[in-house]
Amino acid sequence: MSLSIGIVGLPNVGKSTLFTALTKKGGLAANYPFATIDPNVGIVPVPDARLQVLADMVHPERIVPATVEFVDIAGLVKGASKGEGLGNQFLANIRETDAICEVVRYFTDSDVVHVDGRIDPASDVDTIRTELIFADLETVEKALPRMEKDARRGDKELALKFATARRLADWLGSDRRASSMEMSDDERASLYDLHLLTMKPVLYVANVDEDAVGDEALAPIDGSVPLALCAQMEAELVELDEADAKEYLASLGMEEPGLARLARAAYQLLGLQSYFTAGPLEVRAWTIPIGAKAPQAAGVIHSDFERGFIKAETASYEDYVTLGGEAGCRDAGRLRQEGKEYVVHDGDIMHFKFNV
Ligand SMILES: Nc1nc2c(ncn2[C@@H]2O[C@H](COP(=O)(O)OP(=O)(O)OP(=O)(O)O)[C@@H](O)[C@H]2O)c(=O)[nH]1
Ligand SMILES: [Mg+2]
Repeated sequence: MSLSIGIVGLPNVGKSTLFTALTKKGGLAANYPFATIDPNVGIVPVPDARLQVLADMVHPERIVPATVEFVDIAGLVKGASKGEGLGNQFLANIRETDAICEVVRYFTDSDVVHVDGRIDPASDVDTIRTELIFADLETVEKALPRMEKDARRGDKELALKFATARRLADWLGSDRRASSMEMSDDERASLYDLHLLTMKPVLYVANVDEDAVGDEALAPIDGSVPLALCAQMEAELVELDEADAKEYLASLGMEEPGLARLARAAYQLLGLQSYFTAGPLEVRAWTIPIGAKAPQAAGVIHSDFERGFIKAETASYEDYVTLGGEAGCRDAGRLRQEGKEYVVHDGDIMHFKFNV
C-alpha cells in the first residue's frame, strides 16, 4: 500500500519547489531508496528514526522505509474548471490519489509574482476550493445520464448510486465540498469510482517566509491548522550533506526538516501507522490503517500472508529495543503469540507465520 498525495494550489505558490525538495535525495535521508517515476510523480520515504535504531541492532543488508507518492501538477487559476489555464487537464492526474496537499502562499517575496497581486491565504484557499468543487460538479454531471440509464434497469445499487449522485450535484452546485455531505457508507461507496477531488482529505501547507518557520501556530483553514514550512529552505536543505543539514536546522532551532513533519501529518490525516519487520535481509516499515488486525497487516506484505495467516510473533518497539531484540524479548517473556483478532500497534515488530 503506497499512499499517494496530489499537490494543488494557485500558480507560483511553491508547489514544484516543495515537490523537488520532497523527491530529491537529501543528506538526511541518504540511506533511503528514492524514485522519480516521471517528472511530476515522486516516491518519498516516510522519515522514521526508529528504522535506524532497529538497523543498528539487526545489521540488515538494507533499510526500507514506508513511502508516500507525491504528484505535482500545474497551478489552478480562477476559472480553471471552465477552461482557464491548463488546470482542469492536470486535475485528472490527481483523481486517484488518496489525499490532497494544498500549498498556500504565505511568503512575502515581492520578486515572486502572485496571480492576484497580493498575499491573501484565505482568499486563495477559497479559489482553490471552488475550482475543485466545480471540477467535481462537472464529473458528476457528466456521469449522471449514464447513471440514470443504469438505474432504470431496476438494480437497487445502481438506483442508490444515481440518487446519491443527483443529491451530490445539488450539494456541489451550492459551493460545498463532497466530503461535507451526509452519506451512509453505502452511498459513499457507490460514488467511489467517480474519484471526487473534494471527497479526499486535505492537508494544508503554509509556505511561509524562512524567518517565520517555527512561529506560533497559524489561523486554522477549514478547521485545521496548516502545517508551516518554507519550501525554498527545504529545497536548500536537501542540497546539503548530513552534517551541514543538521547544522543548518539547528541554527534555525529545528530538529528535523519540515518534510518529515509533512510526511507524518499525512499519515495522521489518513489514519495510518507503521509496523516493522526486522531480519538479516532488511529492516522495513509497512503502512497500515490504525485499527488493522494482524491478518490485514500481513496482507500488506503479500496477499498470501493474509489468506494463509496462522499467527504472528510480535513485540512492541519499546520492548524490542530495551530487551535487545527478538531473543531478549523471548527470554523476558515479552515475545507474544498473537492470532487473527490482534490489533496491530504502531511500531510493533511483527513476524508472521502462514500457510501457502
Ligand atoms: N521567497 C520564497 N520564494 C519561494 C518559496 N517557494 C517557492 N518560491 C519561489 O516561487 C517561484 C515559484 O515556485 P514554484 O515552486 O515553481 O511554484 P509552483 O506552485 O510550482 O508554480 P506553478 O507550477 O506555476 O503552479 C519560484 O521562483 C520559487 O523560487 C519560498 O518559500 N520563499
Ligand atoms: Mg509547478
